[in-house]
Amino acid sequence: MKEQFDNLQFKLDYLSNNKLNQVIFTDGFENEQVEADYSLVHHALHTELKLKLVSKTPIIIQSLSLHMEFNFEPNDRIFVNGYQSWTDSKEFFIDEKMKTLSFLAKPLVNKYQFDKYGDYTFKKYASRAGDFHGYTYGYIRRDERLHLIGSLSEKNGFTIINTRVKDNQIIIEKDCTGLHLEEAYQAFDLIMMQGDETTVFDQYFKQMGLKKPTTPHMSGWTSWYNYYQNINEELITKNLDALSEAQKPIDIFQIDDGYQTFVGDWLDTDPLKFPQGMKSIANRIHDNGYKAGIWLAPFVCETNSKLFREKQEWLLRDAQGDLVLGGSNWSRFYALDLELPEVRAYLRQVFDVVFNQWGYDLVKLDFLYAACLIPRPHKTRGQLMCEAMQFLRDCAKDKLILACGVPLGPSFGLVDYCRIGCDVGLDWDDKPYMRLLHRERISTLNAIGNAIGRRHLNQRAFINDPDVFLLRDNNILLTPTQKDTLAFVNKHFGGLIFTSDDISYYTQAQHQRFDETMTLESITITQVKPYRSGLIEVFYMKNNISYIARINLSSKLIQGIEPYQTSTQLLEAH
Ligand code: 9PG
Repeated sequence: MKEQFDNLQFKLDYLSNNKLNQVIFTDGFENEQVEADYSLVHHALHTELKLKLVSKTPIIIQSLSLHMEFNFEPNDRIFVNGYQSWTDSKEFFIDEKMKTLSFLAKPLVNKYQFDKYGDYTFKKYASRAGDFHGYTYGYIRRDERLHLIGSLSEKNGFTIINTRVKDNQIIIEKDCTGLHLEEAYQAFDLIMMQGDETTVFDQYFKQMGLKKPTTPHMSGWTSWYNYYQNINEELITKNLDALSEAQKPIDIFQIDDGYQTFVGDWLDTDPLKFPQGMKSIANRIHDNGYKAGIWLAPFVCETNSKLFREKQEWLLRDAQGDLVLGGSNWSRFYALDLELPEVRAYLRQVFDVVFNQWGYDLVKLDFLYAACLIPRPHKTRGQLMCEAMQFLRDCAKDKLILACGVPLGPSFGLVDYCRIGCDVGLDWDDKPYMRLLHRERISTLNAIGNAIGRRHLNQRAFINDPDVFLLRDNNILLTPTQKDTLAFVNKHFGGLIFTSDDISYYTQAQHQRFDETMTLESITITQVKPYRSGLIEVFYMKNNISYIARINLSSKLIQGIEPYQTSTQLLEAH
């Protein structure tokens, strides 16, 4: 990868006394307003690149980027890490185009605020083939050799890695437009290296100072993907009893969205749905021998909430003084201002009740991207998100966190489990017009793609949550083949294996598949080969035996494998 460091060039645009200045530099430099310290150090396995800016007078950064040459080859694949948990993330062929929100969907986007879920409001999407961008880290794969570029910290802003295949160029941008600099700013801390997948990702996380997670692989049940918000004591108890009576080998039982009166009013349990309150549910879960989990979206509140009505001063406002919308779920929701001590005190109290009074062991914390919808004059989006994640860890202490709807870089090493894909749907890929929408939309196909695409994060950054597998026959449109592929992928690529099925309706075969999927086995993925046809070949070892799985994610028959089917074959015994 050494060759990529030749011809590297930084570009910095900034305002000083309202005047735009543009500087291009290839080494350290200094002018009257700003000084840049640059270092490039080659280590045995990797190269580290650092850039620090020190302003001598107050300046406002307009853009900062690092440009370098990379000679792409026709068979190279480019891995793009999407903005947050739900954003599609996969290896692209170099002549593909990156998807964004279609302009045809504009009326829907205006109505439902789908652009808020991703990076669409602040990052311009290129339309040319080979122009990709991803966050925090990315790689180019040439056969089995990866060229990895990764940021060691997002505390000073999100790192956006752009490829320009047709120009043989890589541009690494820091998301810091509008940042007021009055002192030193560690703008880039990057590492770059070449090697096989295991070597480069082990080294990347080691350099970040992260120890491998010690929290175990876990299996469990969540209420969302069968009942959605329509949960109540009776349904929850029925499912809990069914799992317990069947002595299912699961670790955790998690209550999702729907127990609270409104999003934001976390301590107001809906008295009609849960007349005995959430403590009594946690007790019941514990009595059955499971850990208890509960869902919250701590950084937002919906317009119907008491919090929204009574604490307007806690809501985040933009430079124009307008409230900051986070999306259109529920009655639409707005972001809280986490810089306010009152807001942090409220959240600390909420967590204290959830963990210490109600007795929950795990919190599923969702819609976390709302902590960084807009940057502040002295804090980038990346810094806000990193501080928000540290705050959550401080609140939870040694309790378990499952993060969701969160930019991944700021979560590395701070959460136990993390969703790494979008929501699984009750069908394969929704209605065709929905595919014009945001990359974060609900789609079983995209959830499977992310579980495979982001496999390198599992057990390094946190334990990967690929979202649920579903086997049931009622309230579902997935075909038996699709359900089978989803269960296979979750078991083999994920670390948190959840379902939402009411198992009291299961057939004998479904029970058996459930047990098989939930039971922990020693699985190592050795190689994954995605083809243009939609076929993915997966080489893996299970209990010291080698297998190949051929997963057909397309709607066509490929090499004798039915649409959506996974076909596995024994390779050799050791
Ligand atoms: C609860 C749910 C579940 C689920 C979460 C999250 O892009 N979208 O429109 C979109 C809607 C809902 C959503 C994710 C994305 O679901 O992922 O597991 O907890 O919230 O409301």
